[in-house]
Amino acid sequence: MSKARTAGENVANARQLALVRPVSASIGACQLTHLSRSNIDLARARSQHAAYVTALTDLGLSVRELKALPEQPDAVFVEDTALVLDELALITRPGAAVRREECASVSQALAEYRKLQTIEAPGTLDGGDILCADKDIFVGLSTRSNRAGIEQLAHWTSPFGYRVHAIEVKDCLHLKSAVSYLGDRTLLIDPDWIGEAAFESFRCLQRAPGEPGAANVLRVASTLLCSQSFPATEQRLLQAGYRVRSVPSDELAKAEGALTCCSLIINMPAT
Ligand code: CIR
Repeated sequence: MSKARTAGENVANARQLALVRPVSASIGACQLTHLSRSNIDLARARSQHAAYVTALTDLGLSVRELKALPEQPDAVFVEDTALVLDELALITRPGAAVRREECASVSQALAEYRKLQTIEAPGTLDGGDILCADKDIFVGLSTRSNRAGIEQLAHWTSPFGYRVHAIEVKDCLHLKSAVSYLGDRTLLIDPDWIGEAAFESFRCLQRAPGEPGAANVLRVASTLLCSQSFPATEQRLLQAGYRVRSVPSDELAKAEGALTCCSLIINMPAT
């Protein structure tokens, strides 16, 4: 259930741009790692994606839609193709080789906003494994992201003062399947998928019991975008004092996609 927002609450956020991409007709042939394949209702997936885009807009973001890639089943999950920082954008080399074709159009779009660097072979890196918390960048060592990719990420970001920490991810697809940054040195974590030990200087909130996947939330300005599939975690966040907006996402979740995966957010310079 969406929590109503009053107009103007996210005015301070008006200078952020979200890159998104339409859901491909071929999404049923998506990559799957921890889930079994189930039928994805394309119309429903598209309507959930539209609700996501509406939420981003309502929360004050500008949205730019990248061209559709109908032959690329996972193209809607743009997060995996790049890391966008204020100082540069890093085009990734997704761990699933079939997803690498998604990067060209993202690279072309991001070149309008940032100086670009690129992860090169043998490095692999998925954006879903990259958790930015101020100057700390936690990166999942997963089935998709390897040490060479993480070393390249550190090479390009450390000159700007970022500290890169590799964290092993075993039981879920990406690091951000298991943990999200809520701002103010606070993380939302999935205790079944990741330990708190790696985040010692952070306060950790846990997702509610029985809601695996609920730790992936997207902070937009001062609001957390959450999935309607996880009402108990939503309640926890509300009780902890967060503003929450929730959207339906269960159809996209059948493709192992969550909320952060569907956008790349760019801080735009003030005019
Ligand atoms: C994949 O396995 O690559 C896609 N089916 C799901 C990617 C989800 N991306 C993300 O969590 N950042």
